[in-house]
Amino acid sequence: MCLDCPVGWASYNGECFHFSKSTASWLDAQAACRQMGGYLATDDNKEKHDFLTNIASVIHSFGETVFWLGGDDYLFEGVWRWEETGGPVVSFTKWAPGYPTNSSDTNCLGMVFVDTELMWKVGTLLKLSKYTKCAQHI
Ligand SMILES: [Ca+2]
Repeated sequence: MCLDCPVGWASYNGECFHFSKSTASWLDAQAACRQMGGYLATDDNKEKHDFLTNIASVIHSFGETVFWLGGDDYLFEGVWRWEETGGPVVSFTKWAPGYPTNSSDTNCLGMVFVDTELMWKVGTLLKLSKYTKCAQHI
């Protein structure tokens, strides 16, 4: 198995992660990831979350704080699924205090720093995010 990631992608546990510099809606971010052969990232365990936090911290220090993830609750309100697997968000969650907000207007999962901790919040489809994040298996 080749563990090399393309230039501009970070390697973690057999996956490559990319933080885009462009601002996009969740839908456009998803489309951009698919175009690169990936998907909006799944944040489903503590080790991966720590890895993502390390990268996000560097970007955060430059003032960019919002990241889309590949999670949504379109199909059934309040039932969050990962785009990568189609499976439910179960064992690992990182909800910010007061989240998730169960509203049919907000169906997209995003991450933002709450103080020094990277946590999940819920956004709308068309809300712009500074960075998208893509993952791709290698
Ligand atoms: Ca919702």
